[in-house]
Amino acid sequence: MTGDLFDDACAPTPWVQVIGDDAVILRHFAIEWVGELLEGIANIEALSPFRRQQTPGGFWMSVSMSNCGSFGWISDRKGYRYAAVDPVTGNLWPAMPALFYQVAAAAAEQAGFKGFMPDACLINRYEIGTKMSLHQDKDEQDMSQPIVSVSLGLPAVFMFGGERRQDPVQRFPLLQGDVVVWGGRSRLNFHGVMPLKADLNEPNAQVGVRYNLTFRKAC
Ligand code: MD6
Ligand code: FE
Repeated sequence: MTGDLFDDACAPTPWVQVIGDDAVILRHFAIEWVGELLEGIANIEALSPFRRQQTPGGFWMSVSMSNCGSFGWISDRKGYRYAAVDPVTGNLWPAMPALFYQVAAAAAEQAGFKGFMPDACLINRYEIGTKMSLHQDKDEQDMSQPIVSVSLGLPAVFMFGGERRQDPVQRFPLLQGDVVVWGGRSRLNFHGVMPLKADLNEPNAQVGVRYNLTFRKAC
């Protein structure tokens, strides 16, 4: 990451949208680094391919996942957890590229979480029609640390609820380059992603899928 964060006169202006207590969408925050982030994903995929995972209840998630960093989030009939070894390859997860780490730390700081040092990056790949059901992120050890989530490729509709599953849910579009940062009072809020729509007029349709990077301090 060289130069000023936003030194490209043609880049859209970043702005902050508050979506809850200690939860924001940093609009366009990562737009400058989309190409490099996508390259990073391709390199990671070559070492730890995307795969669908089974839930402890025996369902198959529709979203395909990989990871980079010291730990990866995995799910199977035995439960949800973080693991240093990719169960598909038997190797450690690919290293987290420096740019990934820098973008995540800078976004966290912008959102008021200084000193965020992610050790895990879960990479979700959404094909058209796939979704992420409402869930809480609660497999991390230190709930004082936020989660930073970077959207790439096709747009999606993000669902953001409250601490209880039955709490009302708000919906927000997430576009390529948007970064969600949340922690503090919202850290355990339910959230998910609506089924991904095909939109051939969408400028990012060339990517054909949506990727989401979620950075965590897992251990
Ligand atoms: C997604 N995101 O945007 C799924 N979790 O594809 C998440 O599950 C998520 O965006 C915690 C914090 C931010 C997120
Ligand atoms: Fe989540």
